[in-house]
Amino acid sequence: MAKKITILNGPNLNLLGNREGDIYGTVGLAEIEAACLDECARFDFELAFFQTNSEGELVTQIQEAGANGDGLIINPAAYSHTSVALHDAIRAINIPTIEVHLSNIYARETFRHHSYISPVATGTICGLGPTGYILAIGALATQIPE
Ligand code: CA2
Repeated sequence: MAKKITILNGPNLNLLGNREGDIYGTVGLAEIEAACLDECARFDFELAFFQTNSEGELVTQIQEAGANGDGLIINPAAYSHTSVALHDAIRAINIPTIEVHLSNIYARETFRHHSYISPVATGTICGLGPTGYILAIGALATQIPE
């Protein structure tokens, strides 16, 4: 049976491609989703792809992914740096979870250097732009048990 993976995107990532192109590039979230769908086909993964500006909705989606899915990729955006709720939600699930950031958070303001998500993620990819999502799908293929 096909494995089910979830990709969650946090606040303001719906604006990708419209503004701050110097930091986040010119590719929009719909294009990233399309590239992720193509990559998922290579591994026979079924993909659920979401964006929300709401922290509570992200918690709900993490719980849903943990209950009914096989792997999770999350770009928690600004909540990476603030959210104990997302930390706790990821800690409570038992599926491989890859944290992705488009930008290199360690080359930016110091408040972005700490992530509440990294200690509970299986791994973290940052600074590679949309390619990070594609690499994360490949990483899940190595982490999800048969
Ligand atoms: O580099 C990333 O992927 C981030 O998760 C993006 C977050 C930022 O708070 C993190 O520190 C790093 C911000 C997402 C906001 O995206 C925008 C895109 C276009 C215009 C404005 C914001």
